Amino acid sequence: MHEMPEPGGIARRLLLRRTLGTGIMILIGSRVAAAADTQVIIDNFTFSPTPVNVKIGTTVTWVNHDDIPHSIVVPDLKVHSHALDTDDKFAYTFDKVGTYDYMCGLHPHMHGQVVVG
Ligand SMILES: [Cu+2]
Repeated sequence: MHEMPEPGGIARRLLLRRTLGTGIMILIGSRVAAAADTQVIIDNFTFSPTPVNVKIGTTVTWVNHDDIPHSIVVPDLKVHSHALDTDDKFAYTFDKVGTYDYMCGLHPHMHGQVVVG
C-alpha cells in the first residue's frame, strides 16, 4: 500500500482522532511507526545496512563513522551530497517508488541500495 504524504493530513488525523476515539489512535500510531526514518551507517568503506527497504516518504539518513570523508550519490535521482566528514550526516526523503542504487562520490566502488515501496 502506497500513500503520499499530503498537506492537511495532520489536521485530518486530529479530526479522525476526535471523531472515532481511541481505536483509530492506535491505528495512526502504527502508521507513523511504519514510516519511521531509516539510518545507514558508513564504516570501513561500507554502507550498512544495504539494501534498505523503506516505505514511500521515508527519510534515509547516512552517517559517516569513518575517519575519512565519504559522500552519497544517487544517479537516478541526481542526488549528490556534500563530502561528509566524521560523524556528518546527509538525509534524503524518498518520495517515489523504485529501486535506487547509490555510491560514494569519492570512492565509486562503495555501493548501496534503497528500495522504496
Ligand atoms: Cu567514500
